[in-house]
Amino acid sequence: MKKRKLKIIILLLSISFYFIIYTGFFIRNLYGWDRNPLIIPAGSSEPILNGIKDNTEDWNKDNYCNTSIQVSQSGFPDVVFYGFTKNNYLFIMIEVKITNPNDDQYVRILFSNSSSSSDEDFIDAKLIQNRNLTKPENHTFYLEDHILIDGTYTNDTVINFEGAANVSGPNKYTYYEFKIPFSSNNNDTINDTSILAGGNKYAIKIEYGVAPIDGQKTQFKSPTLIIQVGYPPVEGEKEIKEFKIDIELLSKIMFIIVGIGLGIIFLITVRGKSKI
Ligand SMILES: [Ca+2]
Ligand SMILES: [Ca+2]
Repeated sequence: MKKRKLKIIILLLSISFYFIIYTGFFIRNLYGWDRNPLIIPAGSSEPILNGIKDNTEDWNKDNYCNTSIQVSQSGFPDVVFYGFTKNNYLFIMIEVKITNPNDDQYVRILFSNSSSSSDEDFIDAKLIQNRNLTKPENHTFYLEDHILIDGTYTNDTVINFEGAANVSGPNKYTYYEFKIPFSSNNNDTINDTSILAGGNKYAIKIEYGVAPIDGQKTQFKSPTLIIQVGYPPVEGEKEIKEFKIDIELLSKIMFIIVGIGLGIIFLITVRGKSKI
């Protein structure tokens, strides 16, 4: 009988551990964008590049042009990606949901020239770097346009985009606004982005980090987001690929399952001892 109970305990312990490991693995794999691919529609007007998500701007009008990272992991903050096109430009806004941002934080968007998400295909990168972000009187930022050469991002000879960043809104989040021109296919160091409209798909990644002038740099990359650019909005597409999962609820369910398993083990052990 003792052997049988021991087997049951081992079995239940195994099931509990399996659930713990499986839950961790499952939740890790859920780390991603809640809409992917994301259709980037045509907007109605150009936004003002000032790091403010103004109520009149298309960031607010088209609720189908954004997607967000659901959970923070490994230092990457919760962010929302917004995008639309207007006048042969791709407009992107990154909302970084940190209420106490770092003075020297930055956001960089990495662009692949296709939907390929291999590291070597993200040949273009556009960066907005903050300085004194939380000090309005001294706040500055600067732009850098990068190209990937032999695995290293180096500065382009010309900055081929416009942008701005600031802390704004009731939550004091940081907003990064990018204005990126569509271009023809070329891979030189002046204009290495080949983003075209017409329903083309591109892989991008958002990089967030802190880069003090003198100090250690930290950087975190988002999972790949596939954007489909200049796709005409069609009625009903707002629901496309929308997939929200309640991580908290899932964690609670798994916690309860593991708890029940351990409870049964405890009962078997106590009952076993009481019979001795
Ligand atoms: Ca704005
Ligand atoms: Ca570039």
